[in-house]
Amino acid sequence: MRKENQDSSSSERGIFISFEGSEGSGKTTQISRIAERFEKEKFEVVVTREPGGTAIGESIRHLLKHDDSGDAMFPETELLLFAAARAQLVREVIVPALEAGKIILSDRYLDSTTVYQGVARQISSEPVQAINNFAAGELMPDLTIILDVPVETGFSRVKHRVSDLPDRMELESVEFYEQVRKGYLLLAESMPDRFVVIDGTEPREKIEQRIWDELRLRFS
Ligand code: Z5A
Repeated sequence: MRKENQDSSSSERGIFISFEGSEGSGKTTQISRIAERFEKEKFEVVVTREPGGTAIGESIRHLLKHDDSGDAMFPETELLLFAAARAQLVREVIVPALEAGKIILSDRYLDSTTVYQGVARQISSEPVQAINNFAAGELMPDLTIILDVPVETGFSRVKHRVSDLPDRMELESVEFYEQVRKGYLLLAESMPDRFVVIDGTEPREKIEQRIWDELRLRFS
């Protein structure tokens, strides 16, 4: 909802859009461009990321990505930690923002768990879905944008990051990331109403326009 029409008694629900794709697919870049577009049109936007987006979530993020103890982590532990970060984010940030009529742009959400822990780590789908639903309190995005890039493209984009050493997830094999990419495309195929797959190898401006056109079409 636009700022000028918004007050604390607003009852119009906001819009929840998640961005998915493997690393280096351009999610962060596009989220910041789309947030700017919404803000120019006077919408209130909340940008968040997973794992993270809350104090508890950021501590879990550190444990999942950078803490030395992560070397001993089992896939089941990993699944539950991602879910724990999400449980906090949904209740502390996303639901209140939606209730206040804001637009949420989330850098990853529960589809990441379905694909990374379910498909690539091969945890069976029943526990993954049950845990996803429990952690998210059944809250699903109104739209999920998948930025699709070949694994090598994603790798080469993040290789030159100024930051330090690769984190635990970034040390996974090419095969792991091929599974991730395939997992996303299959998921999108199975739920065409919620997902839009966009070619992430296009220039940034073109991708941004493609996403914006899709948003206008769906949410006028
Ligand atoms: N994970 C999981 O396993 N299970 C879960 O449930 C959840 C997550 C929620 C989080 O990593 C890790 O956790 C992730 C999945 C796992 N593991 N991996 N891999 P993260 O949050 O640190 O990072 P990420 O989500 O993987 O994203 P990223 O690596 O930061 O990439 P990105 O946000 O998609 O891309 P970007 O930062 O916007 O762009 C990367 C570079 O490419 C940058 O230099 C850009 O300027 C450039 N770029 C962007 N767009 C373009 C175009 N169109 N052309 C050329 N260059 C471009």
